Amino acid sequence: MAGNRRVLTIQSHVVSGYVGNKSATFPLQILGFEVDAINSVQFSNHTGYGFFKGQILSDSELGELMEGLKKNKLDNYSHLLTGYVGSIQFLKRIAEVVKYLRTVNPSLIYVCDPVMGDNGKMYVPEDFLPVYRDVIVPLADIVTPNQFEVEILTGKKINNISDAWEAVDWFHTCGVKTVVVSSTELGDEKTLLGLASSCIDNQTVRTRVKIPKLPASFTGTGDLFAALFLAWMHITNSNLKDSLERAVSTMQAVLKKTLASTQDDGEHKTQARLELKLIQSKKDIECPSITVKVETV
Ligand code: ATP
Ligand code: PLP
Ligand code: PXL
Repeated sequence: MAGNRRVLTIQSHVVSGYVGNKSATFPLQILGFEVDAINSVQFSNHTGYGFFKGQILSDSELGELMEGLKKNKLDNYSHLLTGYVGSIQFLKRIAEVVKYLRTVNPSLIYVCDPVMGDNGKMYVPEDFLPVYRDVIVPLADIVTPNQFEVEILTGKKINNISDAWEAVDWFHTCGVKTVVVSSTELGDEKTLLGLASSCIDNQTVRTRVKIPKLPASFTGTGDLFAALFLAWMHITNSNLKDSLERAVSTMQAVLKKTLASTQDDGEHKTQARLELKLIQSKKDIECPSITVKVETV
């Protein structure tokens, strides 16, 4: 039997700060999930600081960890969550992990953030693109790409909302049930427009959300968002509108708390050092007040 809420999350670990698994684990645990974390890297801090030191897990080391779990029958997961991946071999090994975990639990939900770049620039090598497009995305149940990632995966620039929905449909055609583009440039000066679509049992639901823009650039928000969305989709039995509303409202609460903290302690807070105030947001994660409304379209 698959444990009802058991997530394997394969993401970065940072000693100090909150990105990758450090951003995803605490919220998932608070929302009632057993969280098994494989750290794809262990760095002192995120790479936005300019200086960092640490270790990278190789694809064969990932294989060894999976072998240990398998030998002890500890590999029955309800969900797999992956984010930033640093090497193409590691990415290809993740595809093997998804297929293997589905032999243990055929109803495993794979939530994939296909992290490749942002704002028109790739920060992984170009050869990641065909692997995400042709191998990884077709294995996913839920994807959370940003606008740039949608554009490179589909090979088409998004200039307006109908381009965006057409791009989202490309993912459904690949077999992805739920697509969330958590922020696009289709909003205005004050808002980010988020879009989500789910196509489950031939029923399509489309939603959009105007997210109030906060005046800072944060790190680890994509990772936190994906974890929250995974949790709420499970808890609400795949209710897209409610899940997006709770995930986005939680993000607003965490980010507001994060910004407010910089005003408190001034000096060292350059943007690279603006770490999410995750622990301080425990109540907002557990029981979010809905401050941002999602529309069904
Ligand atoms: P990916 O992880 O695929 O790169 P992404 O780049 O779209 O995703 P973010 O831009 O980090 O991810 O956004 C994730 C969520 O974080 C958004 O839906 C929004 O709720 C919140 N968010 C991030 N930055 C801001 C901001 N400056 N103001 C308000 N909300 C923000
Ligand atoms: N740059 C590097 C080197 C990264 O490792 C990551 C990780 O995802 C990012 C940028 C992206 O950060 P974000 O998901 O907050 O856009
Ligand atoms: O997803 C954010 C992230 C993950 N992992 C590492 C990072 C970052 C953002 O900078 O440096 C190692």
